[in-house]
Amino acid sequence: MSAGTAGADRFSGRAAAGLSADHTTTRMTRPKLFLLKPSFPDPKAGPGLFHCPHSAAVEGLLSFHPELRERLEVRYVDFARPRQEVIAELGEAHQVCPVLVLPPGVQGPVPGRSAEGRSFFVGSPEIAGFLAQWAGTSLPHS
Ligand SMILES: N[C@@H](CCC(=O)N[C@@H](CS)C(=O)NCC(=O)O)C(=O)O
Repeated sequence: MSAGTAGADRFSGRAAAGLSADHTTTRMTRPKLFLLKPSFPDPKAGPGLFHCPHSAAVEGLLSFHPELRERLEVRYVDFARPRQEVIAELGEAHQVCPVLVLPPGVQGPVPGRSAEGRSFFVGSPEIAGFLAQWAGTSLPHS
């Protein structure tokens, strides 16, 4: 197995998604966080394997504040489009990741973007800002 394949495999299972055994009772009420799996090819960007810097920054927040994995449903999706799991929440036009999607009808403590009746936050600064207000996690220092 290549290093790239091993890296991607780390993010494909339930354990990697941070789902607890009783997640079925709470998954409808938890915000969903979609991160891009690392080590993907992108011929348009050049040779080699890539990761998404925004997803890496949000992954870092999950490491700094592990309680977030209990409060969020963390999903890892492929870089290649279509990103079906994201489309199922926000529609075809909104596939950019990382994205944090609030449950239907829920408005967050800070205004987000809006599609399909859902409030959502795109990219690491927006997601970190939401999490700081909603979960009390640290703010990015500039
Ligand atoms: N540019 C985004 C930040 C996130 C981002 O650029 N994500 C990239 C991957 S690193 C992405 O999903 N691009 C769309 C695509 O590759 O289809 C923003 O609106 O803040």
